[in-house]
Amino acid sequence: MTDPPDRRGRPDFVTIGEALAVFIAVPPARLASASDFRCTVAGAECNVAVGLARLGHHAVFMGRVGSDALGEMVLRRLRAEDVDVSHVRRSAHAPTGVIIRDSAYGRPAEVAYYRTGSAGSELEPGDIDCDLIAECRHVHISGITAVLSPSARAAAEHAAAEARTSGCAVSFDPNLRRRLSTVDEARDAFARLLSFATMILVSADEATALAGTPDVNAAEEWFLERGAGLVVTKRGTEGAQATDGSQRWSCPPHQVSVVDPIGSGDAFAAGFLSRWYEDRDCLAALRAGTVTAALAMTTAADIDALPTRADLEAILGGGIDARR
Ligand code: KDG
Repeated sequence: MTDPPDRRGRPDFVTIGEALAVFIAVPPARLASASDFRCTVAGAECNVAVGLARLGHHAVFMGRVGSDALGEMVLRRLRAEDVDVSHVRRSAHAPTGVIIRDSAYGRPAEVAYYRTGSAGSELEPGDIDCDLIAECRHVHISGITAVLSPSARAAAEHAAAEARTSGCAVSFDPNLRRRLSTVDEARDAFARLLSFATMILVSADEATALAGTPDVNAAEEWFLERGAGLVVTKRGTEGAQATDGSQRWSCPPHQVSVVDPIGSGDAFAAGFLSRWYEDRDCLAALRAGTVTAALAMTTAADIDALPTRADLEAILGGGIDARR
């Protein structure tokens, strides 16, 4: 058993974004013909917070949910995962955002967003607790927040700027969502966040799309030129790689039977960040990220199979036998 994170000291990580209710078709089915759905919590930044909390960190999620039943559900689930939600605001009238999705591997999963005008998109700079940001070690933000609404983008930029002023690191995962913006709109929306980020966590297809080059190494250079000190690229079935501009690291994928890839990038971020802060060993962090990402793909929901620290250490140490 992993001990619950210590909430008395400074938080390790703050993630900022939209927490949503997700309804996943179970068993997998096209949405128009699905009749049974499982309801749980989703949202890139809140997945990262859950992943970090499972790995034993004090992780704070900052965002907004509605004053509705789904907002209550989201908060209860996050609390049950030991995520600190004491900085989540409840919007008076806007509803908690909803995703209804299929769960599929080997064919495109259908994803329907009901998040226009959601509580999460009402996030604004005044929602950011700057004292908490100044105390924490690391802030994680994704491009989804930057394209949700102008006020959500301003909040993310405010948090990133405050973090850098107080010497705290910032990771940015572009998380391109073509339903929310075009690539050109996203590039514009990300410009300030890219300049604040100390670390980029990006998938190879997003990196090449944003940088406008088919070459992944050239795309990493594009991010380094915008200010980041480390670019970590998720390459799916080819594993992951990273560069700081002078050194390169890479590691193969961890093999599992994939049920559903959605949420694996967030899981990667949690595994990578958790291990990175042990001793800045980039290769070890890549391994932790790829294993955490692989485990997340073994179930339909984004967060169900995220490992505890003991699980992750056992797998990294080569031990995967049942504990009995
Ligand atoms: O990364 C997983 C997310 O895609 C999912 O939880 C929902 O935030 C989400 C989105 O916008 O797709």
